[in-house]
Amino acid sequence: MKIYLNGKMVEKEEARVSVFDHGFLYGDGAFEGIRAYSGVVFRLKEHIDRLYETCHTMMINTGLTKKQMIEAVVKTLKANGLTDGYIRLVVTRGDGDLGLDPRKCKGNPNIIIIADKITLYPEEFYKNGLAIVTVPTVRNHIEAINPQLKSLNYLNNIMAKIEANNAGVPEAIMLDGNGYVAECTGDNIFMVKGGVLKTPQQGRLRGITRDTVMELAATKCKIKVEETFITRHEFFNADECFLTGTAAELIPVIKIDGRIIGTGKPGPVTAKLLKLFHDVTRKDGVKYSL
Ligand code: PXG
Repeated sequence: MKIYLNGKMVEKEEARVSVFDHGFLYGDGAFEGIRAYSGVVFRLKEHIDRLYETCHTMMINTGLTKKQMIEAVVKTLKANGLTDGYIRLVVTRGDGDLGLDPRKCKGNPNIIIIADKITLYPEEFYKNGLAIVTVPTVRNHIEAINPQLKSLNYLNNIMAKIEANNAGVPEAIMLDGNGYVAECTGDNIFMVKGGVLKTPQQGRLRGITRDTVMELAATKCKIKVEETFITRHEFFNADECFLTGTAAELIPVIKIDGRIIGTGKPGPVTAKLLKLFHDVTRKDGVKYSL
């Protein structure tokens, strides 16, 4: 396996960064999780835009133009002979000293791109749907660490994931500080009620899959899409519920906190959107060949 490390392609064993890297010491950095389908890096431009927005807010200068970053992703996929796969793009603050002040990181950020095969959720989850729970860990306050930032500091989500693991479920709902549903630990959440598609407007990451699904619903299914504040009560009484994310794509949810959602089986709107999503992943993005 070849890893992109600061402009060079190096073997996995040689891809090393310093223990003084502030990404390691403080989670001070940004990342993206991206997918390639049949030689198309799905919505790569949108992923890079989101990465650069995170870096801008965090005041990290990658030193690369967006175009150069896109080329680096494609180069990594090609170097690994992958037409389908998962890309983890990491930008750290770089090497500093044992103090959290980012001004101590005088060098360049470390830029790392890993391209690998993707591990997917088991097929039965898509067929039968997930049972999930709400966990006690609240999603970060928007003025603490804004959930829009895809930073290396994922402890908020990891704490929620531990609670999901303890409850024996594969994903968990996190509420925002006001008690509204925000998102899951690594997925956005949607509900369908009376033919309207709804998803939380605040306190969540603006997922690339989420954006795509909202567009498909509005343009191809001609259904009304609302970004709004949604309570657990509304989710319990939804006709359908599903999660979206780069890894999961669209995955149906059939039970939340012991309450059956709709018929208790994956619903028709979810199935239709999943099919439309599959079609678009092979078309919408940066094309390349090996
Ligand atoms: N919310 C959170 C908190 C996420 O981390 C999403 C929503 C979905 O966003 P996208 O842009 O993927 O539709 C994410 C994405 C992993 C992994 O390795 C996590 C994500 C994506 C890919 C891989 O756990 N999270």
